[in-house]
Parts: sequence; structure tokens; C-alpha cells
Amino acid sequence: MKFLDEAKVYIRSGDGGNGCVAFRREKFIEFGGPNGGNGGRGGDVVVACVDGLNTLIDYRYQQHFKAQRGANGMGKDRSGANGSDVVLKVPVGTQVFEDDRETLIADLTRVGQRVVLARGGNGGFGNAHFKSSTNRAPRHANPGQPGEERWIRLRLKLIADAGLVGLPNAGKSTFLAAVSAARPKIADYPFTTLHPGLGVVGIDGREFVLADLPGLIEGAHEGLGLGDRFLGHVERCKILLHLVDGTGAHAGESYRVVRRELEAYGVILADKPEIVALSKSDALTPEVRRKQVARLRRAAGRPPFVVSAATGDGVPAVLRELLAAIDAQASDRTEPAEPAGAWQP
Ligand SMILES: Nc1nc2c(ncn2[C@@H]2O[C@H](COP(=O)(O)OP(=O)(O)OP(=O)(O)O)[C@@H](O)[C@H]2O)c(=O)[nH]1
Ligand SMILES: [Mg+2]
Repeated sequence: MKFLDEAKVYIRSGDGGNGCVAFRREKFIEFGGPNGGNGGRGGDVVVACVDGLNTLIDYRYQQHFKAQRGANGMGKDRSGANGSDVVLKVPVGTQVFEDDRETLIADLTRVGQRVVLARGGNGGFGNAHFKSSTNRAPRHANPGQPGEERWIRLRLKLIADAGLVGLPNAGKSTFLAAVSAARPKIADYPFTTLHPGLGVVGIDGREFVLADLPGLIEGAHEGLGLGDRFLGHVERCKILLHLVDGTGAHAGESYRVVRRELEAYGVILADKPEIVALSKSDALTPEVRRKQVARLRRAAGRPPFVVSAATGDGVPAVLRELLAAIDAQASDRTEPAEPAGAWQP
């Protein structure tokens, strides 16, 4: 298991240090006065978006994160040290939810973004803080405030510009391997791909990121096959590339099965722009090819692209179309709103 896109994590920020009650005691100095220092602040729990990660696998091995508590204040006006923060490093595209899996706390879409998930408790004041003209020898100090603790859920949604969907064995991984440097596992049995993979595609001097997903089957939204849980990864794609196996029994029917699953997942995918392509054209006789194209055109309502990842036939046309669709979306979408900021208690 090298890929993990969901994790449940316990976090606890540091308690504040206690204030101190102390008095100055020195030979020949009477009434030295209060000199108890303040406690230090507890450390925060922070989630930070970093480069170079693409899974939440680290959170399989460590699920509890506690920030350091602030040190207590001491006599001679010594303040306690602040506790150090603990930083949860996560890949780009991670969302942080409450334990209910629904309330979004933070959405990390840019490298360098940091959100405080739990603030450390403030340190308590020492008795030196409470001295005044009327109370010159206060004998009390504040305790530190406790930190916060809770369970959160991390969910990774890979950020790709385009996503590959289709039935198992449609040739999705082969397509990704043909157009990028990614080397996904490819084999002639269903569910070769068990988790999403990304590749960078170069075309006409431009680049975009293409995601390969495990295949969908009829009933995926009810959990059949690998289910539709990986579809979350294409939620953020600008466009879907729907591959339909040309060597399959009926291209139109295959297309509809996958569309039904996308629709069952929700409007967010059902309404996404889609490019339809018939794959494995090299393995088709002209007769079969004509038939499959006609079926697919009827099902999709427009003529499909015809590609062969094996020979590279028709591939550049699809890539150009993808790029054009990505550009079109980038231009008609205004700057995205600032993602949800720090969680406010
Ligand atoms: N002739 C021919 N065979 C292909 C082509 N593309 C894929 N195949 C074959 O189809 C089979 C399935 O390919 P994959 O790329 O693993 O299919 P997939 O859609 O990723 O399948 P899952 O990961 O199981 O969902 C493999 O045996 C490939 O060699 C193609 O363009 N031409
Ligand atoms: Mg695959």
C-alpha cells in the first residue's frame, strides 16, 4: 500500500504553561515584591501544503499529533518558553474535514499554504503581572489555558487538469503511459489500476496533468468493483477523457454504463465537459470500427475521437482537444476565491 487518500488523525494543541507565584528574596532587601513569571503559550497544530508528496500514506503510520505544552513561569520574573508547533505536511489537493466528514475546515490547493487547526492554550499570568498600587503582594497566578483536541479527517483529491474515466480494460493506463512519462501498471485483466496515478502530458510546447483512475463498472456507486470513491479525484479536473474500448461488445452500451455511474456520483461530475474517444483502433477491422463509432456517436450524441495508444494513432488530436478545453475553462473562470482560511474557534 503506497497510496492513501483518506486518513483520520487525532490532533491536540499544547496547553499553556501556568503562571508562577514567587517573591523576590534577597539579603538586605525587604519586601522584594512579586516576581512570578508568566507561563509560555502551548504549540499550535498546523497543516501545511508541501511539494513532493502525493499521498497521505504517512498518516497510516502516525495518527496522533500533539503539540508541545508551554513551560510554566518561574520565579525571578522568568517566563516559560512557548511550546513548539507540530506541522502536518500534506500534498497539494488535501482537504481537511471535521470528524463528521462533511464540515470542511481547510482546503489546501497551493504549496506553502498553512492553516492552524488547533491553537495552543495561552500561558497564565504570573503574580508579578497582578501587582498594582493597591495590591502590592498578589498571591495568585493564572493557570495556563488548555489546548484543543479533536479528530479530523484528511482527504486527498489529486489536482489534475484532465481525468481518464472508463470501464476496466478500456486502455486508460496505456493511454497515460503513451502520452506521458508515467509508468502505470498495464495488463489485460480488469482492475489493473488500483489507485489513481498522474502524468504530465506535453503537447505543442504546453503541458497539462492527466490523471488515470481505476475502472468503473456498473453499480460502482453502490460499491461494486472498486466503487466510486476514487471519482473524488476527478472532481477538480477541468475535463474528463472518457475512453471506450473499441474491442468491447457494444461501445454505446459501455459508454452509457460509465455515464450512469458518473451521474450517480453527482452533478459535479455529470456536468463536467467530456471528450469521448474510442480506444484500441489498431485492433479493429474497418468494419467493426465503423460500427463501434456509429454506436458511440448515437450514445454520446456527437462523433467520438478514435485513438490507439499502441500506435499513437489519433492521440495528438485528443490531446489538442483536451488542451483547448482546459484553456477555455481557465479563461472563462475568474480567479478562484481564496480557499477556506483558518478554522475559527
Ligand atoms: N491493441 C491495443 N491494445 C491496447 C491498447 N490500449 C490498451 N490495450 C490493451 O488493453 C489492455 C488493458 O489496458 P489497460 O491500460 O491496463 O486498461 P485500463 O483501462 O487501465 O484498465 P484498468 O486499470 O483495469 O481499469 C492491455 O492488455 C493493453 O495492452 C491499444 O491502443 N491497442
Ligand atoms: Mg489501468
